[in-house]
Amino acid sequence: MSKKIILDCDPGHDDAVAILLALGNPEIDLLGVTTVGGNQSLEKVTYNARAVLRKAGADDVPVYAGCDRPLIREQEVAASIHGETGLDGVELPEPTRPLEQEHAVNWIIDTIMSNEPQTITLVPTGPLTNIAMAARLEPRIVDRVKEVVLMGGGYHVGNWSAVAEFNIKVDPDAAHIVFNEPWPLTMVGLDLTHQALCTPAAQKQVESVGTPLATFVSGLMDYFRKSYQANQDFVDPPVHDPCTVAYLIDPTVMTTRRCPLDVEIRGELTLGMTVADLRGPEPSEKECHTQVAVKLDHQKFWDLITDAIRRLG
Ligand SMILES: [Ca+2]
Repeated sequence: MSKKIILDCDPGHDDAVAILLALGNPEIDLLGVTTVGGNQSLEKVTYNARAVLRKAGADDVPVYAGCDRPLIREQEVAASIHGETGLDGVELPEPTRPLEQEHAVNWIIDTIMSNEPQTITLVPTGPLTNIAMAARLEPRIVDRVKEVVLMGGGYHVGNWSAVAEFNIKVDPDAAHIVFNEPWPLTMVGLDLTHQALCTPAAQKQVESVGTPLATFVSGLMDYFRKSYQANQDFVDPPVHDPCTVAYLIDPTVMTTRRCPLDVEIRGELTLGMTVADLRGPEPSEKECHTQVAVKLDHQKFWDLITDAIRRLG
């Protein structure tokens, strides 16, 4: 049986790959894509999500726009990484399916409440504004969601400050809400995603599919590589967001460590830091609802992405 997911994202080069992986793998049933202001403005990332779905020929997947700014703080976008459009470096097709009228937060709630309990997985790959809003607006969703598998944070490193990752740093208050709800939560943070490098070999493997979609993904990676070389001192770009979907398809693509997690919302130097308590023996699932992703199987990850692009044709 395939896993029903809601992908809450801010495309974004790596979000685009996450969308394609979710669409192209038979283990995943992508119920809908919701968008949140993050890498770029809500308007831009929502257009991008729709355009990526069009590119993949997935007009059956609805897109709902969500919150356009963080709960409390001023909006901060990642133009230095993703460009002015949020998906710089590739030609996007004109979306054909209209944007849904319902607000993403309402749709997330309606979908979770109208499906059987423990059947919907939330996959946030942007700031956690929509998810926090949904949990506050309808607290019953917390018990009904199967699990939350998110890209964000890191237990040893940051990328938007010395200790904070972008998605968490730009809306730490939302992240604080989401991390502290008692649902099962897996943090796929920078410790893991910095292993998901698009090496020249990985990119060649994607290109070998030989379709326009494969060329499109390779174009995304070319731009992403230049951004990361110019701004983050990387040789190859880390393709963060699809790691979440890969974990849901095949948990053996990574190892995880269970540990208490929280988000710093008051620190002067540490705002948005995800604090993992890794002391002592690993707690049981019953004792602790949160875990962090630790080690990636790089080849398995790129095989999943390649396979999905091939299936999408
Ligand atoms: Ca993202």
